[in-house]
Amino acid sequence: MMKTDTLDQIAYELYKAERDVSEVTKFVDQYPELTVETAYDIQDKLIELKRMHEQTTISGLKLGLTSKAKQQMMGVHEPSYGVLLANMALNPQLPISLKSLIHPKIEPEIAFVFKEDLRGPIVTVAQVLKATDYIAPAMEIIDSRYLNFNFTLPDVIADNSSSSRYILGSQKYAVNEVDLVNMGCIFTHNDEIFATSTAGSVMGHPARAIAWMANKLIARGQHIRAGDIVLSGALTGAATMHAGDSFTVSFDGMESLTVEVER
Ligand code: OOG
Ligand code: MG
Repeated sequence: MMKTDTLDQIAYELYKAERDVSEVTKFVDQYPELTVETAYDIQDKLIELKRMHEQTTISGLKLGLTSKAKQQMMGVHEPSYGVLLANMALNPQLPISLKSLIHPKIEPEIAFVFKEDLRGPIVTVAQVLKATDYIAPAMEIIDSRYLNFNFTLPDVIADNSSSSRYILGSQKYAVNEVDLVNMGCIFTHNDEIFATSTAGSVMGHPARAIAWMANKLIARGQHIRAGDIVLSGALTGAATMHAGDSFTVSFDGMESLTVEVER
């Protein structure tokens, strides 16, 4: 058992690392007893700190490490989740500033926006699809607060699953308008293909990843709410961002989404 004070202190160090655009070393080195459950307690504390100091609200949730591509890239072989805050949303029409970010990477995601709460007792894929208002192409900017993006599963969970910013396409699609298993995804960096994938790379079906998270949340007395934006987890590996870069994600049957980085 770790002391509450220690959990508060870890949450504060992660909050400060983001605020001061500086890195920390992973906590599992110092606290080998850090479990996944305790890491979610730290994440809750971190979100409370961010809500209070940044005067923002929760806009949804994100999954992480839901595809083989991402699991292999990060050396962590189980999914995680984190919270999205309203001040993380970026407008795709405006160039992205990297000024307040440590070592940002960007990755293609599918966003699900909910029209109903998803309470248990057990959430199924069918319930996820029924509760979804619409889906949209999305990108996530991840910016681990850990030195060199080096972490274990509890570390990354405590750090809100590396969440930093997110960008949603403006077109909305019904879940049955696209094939959420076979839909192809092309992720380009400066007009060259960076990676390709299919929607099913996310746990066979992205709604399965969301059902997995919904059940984890219920076990913690939380749930997906009507209005929440939920990111599926990246379909491909993440691309490092540099000044002047442009990134596009194109899904079969959906409008493509492009973002530009400030020069
Ligand atoms: C962890 C977050 C992973 C995703 O979509 O897989 C993630 C990381 O890679 O830093 O957001
Ligand atoms: Mg992601």
